[in-house]
Amino acid sequence: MTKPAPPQESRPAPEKDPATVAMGWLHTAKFLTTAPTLEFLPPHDYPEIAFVGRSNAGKSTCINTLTQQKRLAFASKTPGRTQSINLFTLGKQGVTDAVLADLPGYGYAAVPKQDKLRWQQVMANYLVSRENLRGVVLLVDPRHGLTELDDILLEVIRPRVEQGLKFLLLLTKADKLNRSEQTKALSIARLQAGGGEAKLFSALKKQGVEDAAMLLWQWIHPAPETA
Ligand SMILES: Nc1nc2c(ncn2[C@@H]2O[C@H](COP(=O)(O)OP(=O)(O)O)[C@@H](O)[C@H]2O)c(=O)[nH]1
Ligand SMILES: [Mg+2]
Repeated sequence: MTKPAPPQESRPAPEKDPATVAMGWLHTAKFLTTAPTLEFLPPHDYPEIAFVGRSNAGKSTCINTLTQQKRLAFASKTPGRTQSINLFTLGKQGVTDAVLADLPGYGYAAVPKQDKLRWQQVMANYLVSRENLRGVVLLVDPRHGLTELDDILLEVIRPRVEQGLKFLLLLTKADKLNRSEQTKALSIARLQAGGGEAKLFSALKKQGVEDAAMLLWQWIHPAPETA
């Protein structure tokens, strides 16, 4: 005698694994707007995740890799060109639930000093005052480590991290380091990240992509607190 099939309702719903969910979510990224300065940034009601880092750290490549879109953020061999703030929406089924902010890269040597100072100010203002800022991803090329400007930025956001702002120190171009260099860079970065996290990332080798994606997903969709 053959057993009757269990009723449909009793079967568990097929669950996608967390990496697939997070990558699918990031793939929904759409250009929202660009702003030349902070005053022109439109306010919105969604939690925002900012990508910041020294010029040439691999920020555009990282955003393109995470969103699986080749030219969402303009990646260039000529550093120091992106001098505006670009916003992208995220959300499945066309329902926005978060915004990514691509902030201008800093520290490019050929930029006049006045412009550098101006942009330092813009960054600091943004990081201190942006109301719905949920998290910050600081991209660092581990071959150079934290630069002076990265340190300044860390100092600026530290009080907010202590108050719950999410923070990820992402070590880019990990493919340029061997195994032991990666391990060493990661342990240093973990100390520097303070209350935040540190991870290795390579767009070239697709290393750490899903890990970073899942973390960003969790920032925006935190699990309900268990008592
Ligand atoms: N080997 C390697 N090179 C990378 C990686 N990510 C970015 N790059 C290179 O680093 C340079 C700067 O990248 P870009 O994304 O434009 O940096 P941004 O100025 O921070 O936006 C480019 O030549 C990229 O091809 C990576 O994961 N591995
Ligand atoms: Mg760029």
